[in-house]
Amino acid sequence: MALGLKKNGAKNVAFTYTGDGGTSQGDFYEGMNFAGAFKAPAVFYSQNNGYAISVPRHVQTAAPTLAQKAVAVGIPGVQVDGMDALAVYAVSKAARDFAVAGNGPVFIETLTYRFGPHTLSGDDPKRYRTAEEEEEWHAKDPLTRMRLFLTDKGLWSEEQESAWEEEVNAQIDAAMQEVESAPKQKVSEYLKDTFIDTPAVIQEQIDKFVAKEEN
Ligand SMILES: Cc1ncc(C[n+]2csc(CCOP(=O)(O)OP(=O)(O)O)c2C)c(N)n1
Ligand SMILES: [Mg+2]
Repeated sequence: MALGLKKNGAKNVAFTYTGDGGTSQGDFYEGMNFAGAFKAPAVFYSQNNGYAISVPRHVQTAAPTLAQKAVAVGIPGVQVDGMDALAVYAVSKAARDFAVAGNGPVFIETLTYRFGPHTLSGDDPKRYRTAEEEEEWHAKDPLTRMRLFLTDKGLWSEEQESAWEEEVNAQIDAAMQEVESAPKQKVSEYLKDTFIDTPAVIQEQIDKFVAKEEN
């Protein structure tokens, strides 16, 4: 994408995100190396939350930081407090401007945490993280920090927050009601919606489901 933007002369940038786990894969290096060699307007992001599912960061790599991986491919690598929304914004904006100006890609490592499991299908962080560690990170919760920051500036208050919460909850309730009262989609219908020119193998399935649905 980034190379395409450059070839088209667009003043745009491609942002791409991976976890810390992704940085231990070959494609990560290849992508950064290629983008660096061609000075593509790309910003590579790694949300380093310290774990690839259950594998701690220090077991994944002997490198003391992920940001330094940028050095090997000759592009800037930056480490930022990923729990500080304003710091993340400042670094992202600088990286974006750098890339759009034709200087090539930037790699950003955000130091953050995952407040929960990797997925809801079987991962239990209690098996590999301590309660003390979780507590330490909860104290750095970016939402709490942003709320404090805005409140200190007189831009946000408890009253505004409860009013806003009520409004959003009402929106969610209305959306849930709408979804729940929608007619159930037929399998044949979504198969029909998948392709403009339906391949024979899908057409066979459509016919099969239409026959079933008519019964
Ligand atoms: C190519 C490939 N290898 C392995 C996996 C299995 N896998 C799924 S998620 C994951 C770890 C991802 O780590 P991270 O991005 O740090 O996610 P987090 O645990 O922080 O949510 C692995 C190894 C995969 N999906 N794809
Ligand atoms: Mg991770």
